[in-house]
Amino acid sequence: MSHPAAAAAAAGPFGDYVAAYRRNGFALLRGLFAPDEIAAIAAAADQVRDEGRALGRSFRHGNLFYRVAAGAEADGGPAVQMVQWPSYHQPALNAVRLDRRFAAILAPLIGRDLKQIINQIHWKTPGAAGDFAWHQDARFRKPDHAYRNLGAAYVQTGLALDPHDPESGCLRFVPGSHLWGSLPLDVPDEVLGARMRDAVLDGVGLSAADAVDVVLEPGDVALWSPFLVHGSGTNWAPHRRRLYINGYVRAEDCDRGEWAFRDGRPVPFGPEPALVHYEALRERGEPHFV
Ligand SMILES: O=C(O)CCC(=O)C(=O)O
Repeated sequence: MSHPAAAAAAAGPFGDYVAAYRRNGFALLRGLFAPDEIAAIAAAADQVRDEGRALGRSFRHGNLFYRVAAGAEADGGPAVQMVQWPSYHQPALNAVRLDRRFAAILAPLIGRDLKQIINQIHWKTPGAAGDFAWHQDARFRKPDHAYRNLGAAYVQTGLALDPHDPESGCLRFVPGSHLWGSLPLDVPDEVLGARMRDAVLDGVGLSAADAVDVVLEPGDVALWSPFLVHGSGTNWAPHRRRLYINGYVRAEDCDRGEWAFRDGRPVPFGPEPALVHYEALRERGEPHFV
């Protein structure tokens, strides 16, 4: 290992996660957030979920988006499956995305000037449809000219707020699949709510037999490449499975997104939201049901 930052990372508490990331397309960092911090973050996530349930159906205000499935909870109420960009109005969640620990672990991978293109929470209600079909995140980074050098410049992070294991519908990764670049996976338009079909992997020469379960305790963080093939199944555990996802990019390689860190230091939101993936942000940024 030659890069000094990578050497420093290897000497740190997470071992040589940089080499693991490059080799496998992912790395798991244990205990990045402490239990008391996770309790506070989980409470903030629940506040956002309550907002989504009160709305009752999918709703957008600029980049902030609640994806709500009517009647999908066990009690017949609306299931909040995902909220994008809760950080615009939820300070505790905003503090997590700008936490310097993220800057520190990302620096050896993508540098110290970072924008953010993903800020979202996924909830999996026990037994309800919240699966994610096999996919590569790279597929969603459009338009191509705005998202450059995907393999080298982007890292997705997932912070577990609950036990994240096969029973609760954890992520499954296909190690090394990031090295294959963009794959012609037969993926539905919406991966959320669609099951993993292993034949999709066979179709590109991969195999579900090689996939690994991403087992995380609350406070652990997974990092993964935009080309890593991954998906996740149904939550059959008696508890919800909440995952807080923040996706970062080397600033010079992306025209979209909110600034997150400049020279490793947090950058607060500006007065106007930045264009991320909601293309009608400027024309229809006002609150509306979807
Ligand atoms: O929350 C999950 O289980 C899946 C997340 C995922 O696949 C993604 O964000 O790309």
